[in-house]
Amino acid sequence: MPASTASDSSSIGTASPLVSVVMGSDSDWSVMEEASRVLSEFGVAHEVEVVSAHRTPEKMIAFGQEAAGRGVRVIIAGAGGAAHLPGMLAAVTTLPVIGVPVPLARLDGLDSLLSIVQMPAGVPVATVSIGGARNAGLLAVKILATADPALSAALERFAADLAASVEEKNRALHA
Ligand code: RP5
Repeated sequence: MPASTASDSSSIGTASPLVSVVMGSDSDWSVMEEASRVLSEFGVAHEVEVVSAHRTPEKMIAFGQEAAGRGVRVIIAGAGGAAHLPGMLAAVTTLPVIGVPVPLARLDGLDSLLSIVQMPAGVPVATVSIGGARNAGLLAVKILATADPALSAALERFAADLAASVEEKNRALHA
């Protein structure tokens, strides 16, 4: 994780994060750092924090309840195994929550995926693929971009670059 401890938020960009990247354990960081990386690529101020639904339940509830008031606009939550963190955060905040299933050594993340995606009606979590932290970060950028023309323009350039990279691979394939 960035220069932080498991209990102290690490802010990346400014002191007023728009996105919270949280995870159930510091062992999730190798997956979740992709979310932080893409947010940095788009210049989105964000914070990184370990918040466990099971080991620090009171902190988890307070974190979810207070996030909107601190100016956070989107929460990205990753967890593995019995991955209750995204859903529990979604239960205590009006902010959009994006869930990242973290694959563990056993069951390859299918357990995490099902724990996150099978939410009851009324409490949605936008679930990305197993290990899909980069897409979670991109989805957060897209949500923010609905009210930020500069971010929207950056996403247009990103999509154009993506298309160009595919065509570049085609040219190499056909050379
Ligand atoms: C989950 O338990 C965490 O999100 C992590 O994926 C998993 C294992 O945590 P550690 O035992 O590695 O701390 O709550």
